[in-house]
Order: sequence, then C-alpha cells, then structure tokens
Amino acid sequence: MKTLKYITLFAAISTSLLFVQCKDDDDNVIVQETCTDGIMNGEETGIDCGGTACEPCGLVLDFSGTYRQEDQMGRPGINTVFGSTGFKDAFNTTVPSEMQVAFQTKFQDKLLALNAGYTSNALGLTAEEFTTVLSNDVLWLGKTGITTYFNGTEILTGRALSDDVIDVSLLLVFGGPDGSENPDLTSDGVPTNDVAFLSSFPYLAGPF
Ligand SMILES: [Ca+2]
Ligand SMILES: [Ca+2]
Repeated sequence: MKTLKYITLFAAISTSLLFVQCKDDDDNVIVQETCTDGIMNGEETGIDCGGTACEPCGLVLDFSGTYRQEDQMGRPGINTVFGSTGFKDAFNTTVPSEMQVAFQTKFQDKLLALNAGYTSNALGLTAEEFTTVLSNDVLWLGKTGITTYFNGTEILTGRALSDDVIDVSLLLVFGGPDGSENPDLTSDGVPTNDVAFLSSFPYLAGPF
C-alpha cells in the first residue's frame, strides 16, 4: 500500500513537472514568436492579438506603420475659435514647432475680426503678442508654484480641473486691458464646477 502511494505520488509529481515544463515551453514559444512578430498568424484574429495565446484585439496598440497626427488641442477651444475659418484641418495636423510661423497672422486676423477694438488684453499683450502665444498651441506647465490657467496673477502655468478655461479665454479676447472692455462677452455664463472632483482617475465630478 505504501509502495502504491509512492508510485502514485511520483506519477503525480512527474505529470505535474511534465505539464509545467510543456506549458512553459509553449508559452515561451507562443509569446515570443507569434504574438510579437508583427504579422497575423496562428490563431490570431488581428496582428499579434486574438486567439487563445495573445492579448485580445483592441487591447494591443499597433505600433507598426507610420502614424498621422489628426488633432491638436493644447488649450481648450483655441483650434475651434481661431482655426475655424478654412485652416482648422491644417492647424490640427501641424506640429507645435511649426504652428507659430504657419498660423500667427491668421490668428491675429481672426482676433481682430472677433474684437475690432482690441488694443491689449488683461495680460498686457498686443494682438501680435497674444496670437503668438495662442498659435503655439501647447499647454504650458510651471514646474513650481500654482497650477492655473489664469487666476489673475499666475498666467498659463498649467490647468487645474476647476479652472473656468473658457471664461479665461473670453476675458483675454474681449476683456481689454482691465478686463472690463466687453463685460457681456467675458463669460459663457457657466460657472466653475462646484462639485468636488475625484482625487483619483478619472478625476471627474458630477454636473454642478
Ligand atoms: Ca503574430
Ligand atoms: Ca465659464
């Protein structure tokens, strides 16, 4: 009886080792040679995804080929407002380093079309200076200090979730040097969200 137990135990261990060894070998072969080879093969239903061995399709990023930039929104609403007349697609597909040369004068024309009486804004920027900032459509970020889109003191040092970025943009376009030039146009009438934002992803808050 004892011998039978040992034989059974040995058989179980051997089977287990054999199984583990085969499984490891199979996994290694499958993962290394077909799920990352850049072609659809084996049981895959897409390139390197699907089937029983690879990650499900849709969860794997395909880095093959050449990608094309489709959109640009460093700052909220800028491409919508200033890139709306005939060159929005071009604006959205231009890399930031080339945006100022390509679009600053177009932005300036648009700014003066929106506010013909523009002299300077609450930041003291002339039309050329302001549209130079806007045409470089990236979100600036201060490494130290307060993160805010504009709080009356700090300027474009980032963007906090509770910042009313549209009101800030309207103020800078229509507010004039002291912020009171066109008071009816310096707010969209929608206040900042007064419901607390989540402190973790996705950092959303319910409607105010
Ligand atoms: Ca493959
Ligand atoms: Ca608002």
